[in-house]
Amino acid sequence: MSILQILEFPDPRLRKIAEPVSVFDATLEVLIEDMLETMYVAEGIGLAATQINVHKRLLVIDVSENKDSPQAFINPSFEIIEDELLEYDEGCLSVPGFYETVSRPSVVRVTAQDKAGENFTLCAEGILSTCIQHEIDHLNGKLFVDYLSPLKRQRIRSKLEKEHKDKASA
Ligand code: QAP
Ligand code: CO
Repeated sequence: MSILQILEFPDPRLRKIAEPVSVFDATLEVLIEDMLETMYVAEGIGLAATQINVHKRLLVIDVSENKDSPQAFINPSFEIIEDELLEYDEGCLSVPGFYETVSRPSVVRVTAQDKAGENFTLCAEGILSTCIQHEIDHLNGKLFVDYLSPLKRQRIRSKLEKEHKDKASA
């Protein structure tokens, strides 16, 4: 297994639209395992392929307390079941060190394929609902900072750009 490099805002590659997965083979399984390992090592609860510069419609999530419930969603989509909004303090492995409140529909029905290409659906609420919507946004080139005011977004961008510059010259 390998740890993959995570792209950080404002990297323009985070804005690419991911393409559907059409081949369900051993390479895909390895990618899923590597994404899960990368997510666990980074202490995240969700990671989309876009974040590791693979522009395919695939994401992994583990919102369990004991980090023992990995889930992979391939070609995921969702419909809103309950449009009451749920506020959550969101972070992102691609926006390290920043957390801001974002409101999203509280309950969604998710349809996706598993690593064997089998369709499944589930109803998600709470943090799973927020996390799936956040990760599907990544596949569409969208980040949680896009929901913030332009001022907040610009502050985060400037701080991260400075960090990247400092790191590059260190
Ligand atoms: C998306 O985000 C999410 O800044 C997943 O320094 C987050 O796993 C959905 C992380 C919150 C719902 C609620 C962020 C780790 C992880 C950081 C993550 C950091 C280290 C973020
Ligand atoms: Co994210």
